[in-house]
Amino acid sequence: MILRSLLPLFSLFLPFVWVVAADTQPNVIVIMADDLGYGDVSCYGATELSTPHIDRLAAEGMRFTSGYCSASTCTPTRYSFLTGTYAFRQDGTGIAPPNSPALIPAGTTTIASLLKQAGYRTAVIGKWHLGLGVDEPDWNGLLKPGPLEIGFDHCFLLPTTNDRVPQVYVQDHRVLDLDPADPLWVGKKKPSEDHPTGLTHRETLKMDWSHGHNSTIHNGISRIGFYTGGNAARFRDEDLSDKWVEKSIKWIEEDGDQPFFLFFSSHDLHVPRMVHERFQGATKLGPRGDAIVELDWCVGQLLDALDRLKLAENTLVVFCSDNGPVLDDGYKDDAIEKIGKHQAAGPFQGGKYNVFEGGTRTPFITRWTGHISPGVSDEIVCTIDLAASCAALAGVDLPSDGCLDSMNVSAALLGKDNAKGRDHLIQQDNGRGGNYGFRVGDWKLVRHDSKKTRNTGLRLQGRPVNRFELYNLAEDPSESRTVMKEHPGIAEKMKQRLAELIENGKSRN
Ligand code: NG6
Ligand code: CA
Repeated sequence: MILRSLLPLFSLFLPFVWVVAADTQPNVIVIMADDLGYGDVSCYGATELSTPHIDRLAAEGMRFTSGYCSASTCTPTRYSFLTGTYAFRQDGTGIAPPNSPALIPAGTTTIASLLKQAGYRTAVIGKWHLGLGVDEPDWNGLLKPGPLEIGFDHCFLLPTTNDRVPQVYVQDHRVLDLDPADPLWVGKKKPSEDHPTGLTHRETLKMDWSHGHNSTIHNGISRIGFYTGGNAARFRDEDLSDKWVEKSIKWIEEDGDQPFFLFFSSHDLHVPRMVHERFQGATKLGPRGDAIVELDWCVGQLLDALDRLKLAENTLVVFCSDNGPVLDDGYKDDAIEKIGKHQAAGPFQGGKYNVFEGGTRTPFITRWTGHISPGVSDEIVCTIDLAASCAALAGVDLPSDGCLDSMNVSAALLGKDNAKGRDHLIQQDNGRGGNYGFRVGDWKLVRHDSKKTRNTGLRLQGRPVNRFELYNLAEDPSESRTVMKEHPGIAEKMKQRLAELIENGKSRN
């Protein structure tokens, strides 16, 4: 009793504000897939392949039909998922290059720092793609700041994305297994005249490139950017998923006392789609389909581990994606040729790189055995909300100057009766100054500030777009007919509200 009354006093002297734990602080695992579309898994309608483990998660939990990531490329979605603030508010949050410095400054409030403050141990295992270091990563020294400076106790990373150099793991602050006698150099320019590249040694490649991706070759695959050295540290693309699973389960097993937060950041199904040999040919869709099966296997391994450790009833598992689907993303891997009847974006228009629904509306599943009654929810929820929602579940308050766009939709995530999700959501494509989607209820406004659209093999992409378009998603989920002319008043109101939300610098109260 005395101790409890003194606690507030003690907390004045602690670097973090202590918060009395909520009744049940669940462990949290966020499994984020890479480039996985709404229609890419069987519980969301895929018929050409099967994803039994992701389907199991959906059958035992809540499957959202309006679950989103905030951007249609990786870096801004990951930025906003971690910080709870829309990436378009911050310069330099578009797709990060190999030598990008850390995009989230040390000390920023994140989902990880909030949960750490609530007493959790925290880790990120898998793809990072949010930069490391001050001006650029010090590949041979301390890679700092990075995840450990924004609330993670531990990280085991693929530093960028695997079509970019270098192919090494970063464990906490250092490149793992780096031999100082063979330093790692990473750069934008060819390091020597005779440096083999995807252009000069194209006939040696085990997976050919289709656009970009023709610089340094590693493991028979040419990449974006150049590197030399660090040979002992280099991994094989085929082994990434096994490694993430191995490291994650080991980390979960480490300590049973504290609750934990694990960000399991898969690289499947990003290019190069070079899955483990045992998954090659698993589907008739080629490497893109095989990568979905590999992702599904990872989910199964994590779920099995939770069962074995008797943690399913203490653990909220969230499954989501970082952006919608793309078929040809720079390698000749038959993604277009073998697509057949498969609808990667489900019923939606567009995919990766644009602000149509296919770009950001993705599979989104929550499971917490004994706490979520299995079902389907049409509430609007987004990866950006996980910071505020998990903070609420863990019993910690958001600071007024952090997580500026993260809504506490925890009741909706847990499928509580009549619980509401968001009433509005801003979608973006790639970093600041791009294009926006704005969903309010069933209305969707599309605002194109930038004329760039890319043709990535999905239907109707690359078509001319108007500066503004308005859709009624209830009647026209595939955004095929703009109704600007029929509803000028609604369009005008939504234009204004979107402009205000961008201008205001925050969208939560
Ligand atoms: C693009 C790359 C693409 C992919 C993407 C990032 C080319 C031609 N295209 O610039 O292959 O790497 O960036 O994807 O280089 S993301 O999912 O990490 O955002
Ligand atoms: Ca991605």
